[in-house]
Amino acid sequence: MPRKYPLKNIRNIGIAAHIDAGKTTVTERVLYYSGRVHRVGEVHDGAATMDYMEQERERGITITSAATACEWKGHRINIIDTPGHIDFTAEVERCMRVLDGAIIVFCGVAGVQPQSETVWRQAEKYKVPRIAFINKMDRVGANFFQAIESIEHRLHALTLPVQIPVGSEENFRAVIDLLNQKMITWVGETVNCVQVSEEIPEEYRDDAHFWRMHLIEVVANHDEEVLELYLEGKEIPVDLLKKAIRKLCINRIGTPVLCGSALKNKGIRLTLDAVVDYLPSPIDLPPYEGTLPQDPNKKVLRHPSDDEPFSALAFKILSDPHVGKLTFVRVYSGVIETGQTLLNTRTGMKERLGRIVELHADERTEIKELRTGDIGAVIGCRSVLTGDTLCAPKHPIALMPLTFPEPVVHISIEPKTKADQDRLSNALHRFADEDPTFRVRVNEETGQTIIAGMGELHLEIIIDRMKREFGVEAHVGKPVVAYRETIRQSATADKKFVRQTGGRGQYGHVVLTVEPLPRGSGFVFEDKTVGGVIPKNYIPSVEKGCKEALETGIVAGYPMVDVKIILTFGSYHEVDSSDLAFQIAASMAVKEAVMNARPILLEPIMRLEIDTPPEYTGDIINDLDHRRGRMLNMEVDGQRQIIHALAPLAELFGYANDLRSCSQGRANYAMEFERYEDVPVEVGNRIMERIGSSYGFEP
Ligand SMILES: Nc1nc2c(ncn2[C@@H]2O[C@H](COP(=O)(O)OP(=O)(O)OP(=O)(O)O)[C@@H](O)[C@H]2O)c(=O)[nH]1
Ligand SMILES: [Mg+2]
Repeated sequence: MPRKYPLKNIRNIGIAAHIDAGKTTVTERVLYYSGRVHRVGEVHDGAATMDYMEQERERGITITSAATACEWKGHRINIIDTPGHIDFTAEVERCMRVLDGAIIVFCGVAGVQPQSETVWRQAEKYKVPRIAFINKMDRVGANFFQAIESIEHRLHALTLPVQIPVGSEENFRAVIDLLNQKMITWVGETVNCVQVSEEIPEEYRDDAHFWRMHLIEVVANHDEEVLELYLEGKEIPVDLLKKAIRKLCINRIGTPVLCGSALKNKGIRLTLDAVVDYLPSPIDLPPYEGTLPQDPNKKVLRHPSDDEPFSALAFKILSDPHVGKLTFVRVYSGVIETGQTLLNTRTGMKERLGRIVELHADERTEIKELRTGDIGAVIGCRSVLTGDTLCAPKHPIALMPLTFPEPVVHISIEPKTKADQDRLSNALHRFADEDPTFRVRVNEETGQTIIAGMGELHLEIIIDRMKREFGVEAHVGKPVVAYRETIRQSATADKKFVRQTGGRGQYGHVVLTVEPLPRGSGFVFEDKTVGGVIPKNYIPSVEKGCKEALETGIVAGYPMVDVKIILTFGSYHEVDSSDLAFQIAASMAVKEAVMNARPILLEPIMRLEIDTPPEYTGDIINDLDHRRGRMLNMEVDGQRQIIHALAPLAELFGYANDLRSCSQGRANYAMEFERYEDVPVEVGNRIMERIGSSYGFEP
């Protein structure tokens, strides 16, 4: 089958922003104007096409990223609408990883908000070029130029305003296109309002001229051709200017800025034009870099072309009650058809493609093939997890995987009736398969099921889905911090596990040393035994026993991290030794060694960004002080004060409410996991008391 759209006419874009900036409202209009849907669904009516989950419709927020596609002026635009709430930041992360460009939506009143900074950083991390859309120009207090300043100042971005608004707040009625030097107005405010292009009225000509010259000057600073014409005082052709802006955008030097009101249907069509004009197609970006699966130091390139070997990244998994496991993929090179076989680079397993579907929110259309640059889903890949590379078996490649933040909030959960235990466990494991920021584990000692997620809302939604989709009712505990445990010094233990019960006995004997490692190192195992004191075939069992012991720490049952275990000596018995015996001996030895290694709790520290009117700064800092917070720095953004700080998650439950009440609802914040740090001794002892442990930490 030939290509329907040449590669240069494909745009893969994401829409990202602070919560409630209007991403979904923008997306709904995009679908309408591109002819993808014939009725606009509004978020506030619980009718948005893209917010299809029941929980999304009830709450009027986006929870899960949804993909769709539309056509605009001969271009195929694949779009992913992402959620703005911080608990679902992983959804933004995965989209940024696979998209070629993004529309960052800003609120015309608030400008840059805390979560706008986070998504901006995420886009930077994955080198995603972007355009800015300043939305809500109809709202009281909307100010385009202030928003631009806030983008320049807080995001350190070079803005390229390609339009300026005509009128503001309730009088916002048009924009001036600075490239074509026309005024674009909308007749009416409904979706089918007509867009008219007319000469710039006399009264706006000075402003328009001023901003056009501003745009040209900024562009000329970075573009030789434009600079030359500018210096000679010559007219700059629209096409040349557009080409120069496109180059600046794709190279992430500048950000074209547009404005409008999604709710009043103004500015969306021009934004679609800008997507086509300024955001890259797959062939405008450098070739994709991966590594050889067997040698991570060896780089391999894939050019965006149907003729290259197939490579794709699985960026999302969704279990569907009707079709089973859907694997969302972004194709970087080559073509794949149903029935063909792919290699999962991580597992080394081959996967036969059952079916391929194209996505439109929760609707799926079966298609025969996926080509370079496409985003779609495949059905029937069993071994695939989020972040896996799928490639042509003869041309293996490992693409850069996805990284997700650590889930740091825990809740204990228990089915209301014993009979529901299996269904509860099934449901939770299914959610964990889909969502890399959600984990389930059972506390060995108490037998309690613990779920971990990004925040209270995240876990609340999971519990709600469990009830609705699996019919499981559960008792849930209060959210608590996901502590970890580690050690502060080295210690050695010598343990024998011996059983003599008639017949064949058990014999395992290990001597090992535990050593602290720097934060973030995880677990390292080293075998330093010599002379076969423990036969080689038992070493993996020793390592397994060590790992198991670390899963449930001895202080309070939290997983132990940043520990190195060195196996130094041991002995075996010709007849009685077994894998199990060595595993148990190792586990016992680790527990004993850890006891003597001054164990300590680790707690998650969050990076906070608070955005407030200056008059509340004192109160907010005071409050942070009580929460064991540490100031990093402060900056001023127009009328707002921005506070950057670190604080332990344990002190931040309910922070949203407290911040709201101490600022009359006018301060805003975002937080992100930063790192694990030692819990101060006196705090640790309070935690021990609370959980009823007799263990005490010493300074
Ligand atoms: N006045 C005004 N309201 C708008 C505009 N665009 C969106 N809204 C409203 O703002 C609210 C949030 O809009 P959404 O589109 O759900 O925002 P979102 O960015 O998708 O939100 P999340 O996905 O939850 O982060 C809704 O009530 C919209 O009707 C606009 O241009 N003007
Ligand atoms: Mg939304």
